[in-house]
Amino acid sequence: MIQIAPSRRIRRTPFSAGVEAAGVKAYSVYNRMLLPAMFRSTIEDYHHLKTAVQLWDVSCERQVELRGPDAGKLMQMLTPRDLRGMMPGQCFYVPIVDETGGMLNDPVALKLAEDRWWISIADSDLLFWVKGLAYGFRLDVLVDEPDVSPLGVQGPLAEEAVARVFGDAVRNIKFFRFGWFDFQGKSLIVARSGYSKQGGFEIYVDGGAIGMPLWDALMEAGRDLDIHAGCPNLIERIEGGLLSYGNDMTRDNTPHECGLGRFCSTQTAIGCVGRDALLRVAKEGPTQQIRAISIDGDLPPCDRPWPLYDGKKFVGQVTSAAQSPDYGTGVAIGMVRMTHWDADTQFTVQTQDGPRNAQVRDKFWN
Ligand code: THG
Repeated sequence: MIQIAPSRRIRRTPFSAGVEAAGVKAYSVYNRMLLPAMFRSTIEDYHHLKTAVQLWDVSCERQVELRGPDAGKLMQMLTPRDLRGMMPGQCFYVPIVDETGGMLNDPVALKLAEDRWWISIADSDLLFWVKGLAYGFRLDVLVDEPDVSPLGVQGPLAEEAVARVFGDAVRNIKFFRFGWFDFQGKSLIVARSGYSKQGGFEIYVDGGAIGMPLWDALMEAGRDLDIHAGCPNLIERIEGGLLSYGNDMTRDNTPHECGLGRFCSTQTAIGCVGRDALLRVAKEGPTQQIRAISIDGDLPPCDRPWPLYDGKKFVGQVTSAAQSPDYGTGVAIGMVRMTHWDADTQFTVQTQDGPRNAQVRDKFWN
């Protein structure tokens, strides 16, 4: 068994003790922090996520905090999504782009107040880009990574578990909204959000010291709900079409190629540093785009892009793939060229274990 060598560069989290006690079997590294990747087995974890409730140590969703009079201005510089209508208490999924319109990150932004934002980042060093902009433009804003660690509670029984610890008022939180709720005398942000399609919450644990007390309280409260430690599940997130930065898209892709055009309002996102570049590419339209792809036959782990061929012609690549127990097929996310992106188009996927037949779907699985 190959292990991750522990070191300071790969940060532990406030919940690591609980994760280890729950028998974590595999870790990934995300934002230079441990991210559990498997508990019982990916398939057992998958079925349990869809029927019960899981506690997810997603501390690796680090927060980039913007604080000060220019916080809102800086936030709008980062994204082509128009933020003018966003109210405190809302979460927005926001593409973040560089000056070429290339994707730097796809975080969830939380507006805490007019002058205070958290950017709950995917796996890239967004802090440095944001600090660079704040300094270069002489903005009146502090940019930092606070000691905040999200704890996900995901699955159909998540609401019941969270209500038992934080009170019935959490039941009124709408999707992608948040409120402040007390735990052991500390007020914490509880949002209805998370990296699964099974429903649930994310608790932004402010200060590592209450991490394990909260973990234990939720485990205790959810005992009869069959609560178990879990983690973002590869199969479930592909079925749901949730993208993974660094896997499904990189700095080489525009939001439009990623199918994130619905989160761009570039025309009115005045101040966004990638605005001119995106207006140009949006006018032409993308020539490749992310698609749901089903793949026939068994699949090895997708730990490298799998090229797509129509005969000898390269037509795209699969970037995430897994066998789906519920749909009885290989489910995948890929970047497909325009000539081959229509639903039902067939091509060959070159995996490290050989070629497989595949076809474009008109939508993800749920
Ligand atoms: N929650 C929080 N931070 C995060 C993630 C999260 N940071 C890292 C990573 N996940 C960022 N990426 C995503 C990708 C998808 C979604 C959220 C974060 C997501 N998408 C929904 C969908 O596509 O159905 C809803 C989007 C919407 O309608 O606004 O939730 O999970 N805190």
